[in-house]
Amino acid sequence: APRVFSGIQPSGGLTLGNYLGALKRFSQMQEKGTHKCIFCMVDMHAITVWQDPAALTRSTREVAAFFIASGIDPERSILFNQSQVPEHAQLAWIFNCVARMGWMGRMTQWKDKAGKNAEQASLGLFAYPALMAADILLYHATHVPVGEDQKQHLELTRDIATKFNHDYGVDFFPITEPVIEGTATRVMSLRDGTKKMSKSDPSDMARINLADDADTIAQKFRKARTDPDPLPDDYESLSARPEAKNLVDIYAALSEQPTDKVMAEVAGMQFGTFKPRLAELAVEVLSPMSAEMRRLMQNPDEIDAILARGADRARAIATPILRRTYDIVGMVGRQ
Ligand code: AQP
Repeated sequence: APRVFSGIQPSGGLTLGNYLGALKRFSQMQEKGTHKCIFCMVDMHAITVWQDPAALTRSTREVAAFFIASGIDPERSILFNQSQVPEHAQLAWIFNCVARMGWMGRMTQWKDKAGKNAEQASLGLFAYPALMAADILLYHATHVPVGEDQKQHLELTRDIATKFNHDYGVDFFPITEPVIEGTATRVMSLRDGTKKMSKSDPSDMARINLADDADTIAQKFRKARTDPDPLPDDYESLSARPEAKNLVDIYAALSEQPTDKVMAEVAGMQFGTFKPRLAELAVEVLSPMSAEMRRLMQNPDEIDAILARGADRARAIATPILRRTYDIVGMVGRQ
């Protein structure tokens, strides 16, 4: 079966953005049953910026628990953490030698995260997209479900595959397709409708964490920035109102309704009425998931065993692909 790969960084608590842009789509992919799904806690990506070791350990288990709580079956899909499969780092080295400095320098995530202080950023942060290309191509994955923000990195993955194939005169790595579909592929900050909702945003009020309790969720939506006008009856006129559009998109995604149906429901409504409805819906969707995550976290050994077994299954696919890559490059191996 064709393979799907996607990863999430265990760099903190997951947000509603990670759920709607990634996790929710992952379980839909698994349920479709058309692809072998491989999902990874990308701990090696996480440490491109400083992570407290104890927090990294905890987040890795917590993200794994959220995968399972959101419907990923670790038997049908493969669930593991990146550092347990050393072939990711090995292939990434080859890709570091294929990718060009200029390509990396153009990545908006690099520019955003390194900011004006690029001299002080880690080399790993700069090389991040080459490791990401390795994550995907190590399994010859053809489809990658991600949020909008990862589109540029996926284009770079295609560039790396194309250049490798061209330089070595082979047709070895597939040209991967991003899967970015539906509403809320880019969930925005609750404080600023032009910035994406992010787990590393310094303001906790800017995001809904999947682990937030009902009161916190209600409070965050109540305090979410909006304009004073009531909601319109057509979706298009929201384009000039980023905060309002974001809340409507979240509502549509959580209720699994097309946006025009949502507009018919909310037309003329004040935010004072809409926000509590949205909060109620979010709690309805998220609270069973966070309860299940907490239940799983009571037994970290069990999570570790699931990850170890996932890593073995991932390696069984990765090892021959890495060996073949080394052969193509001309690296002598043992017979
Ligand atoms: N706001 C978002 N809307 C939709 N999708 C999102 N994703 C992240 N934020 C949003 C998707 O979640 C997946 C995993 O992301 P990640 O944790 O590996 O890295 P990220 O994109 O850098 O996420 P964050 O939350 O912004 O983390 P930090 O702050 O640590 O960088 C990806 O598929 C991503 O598209």
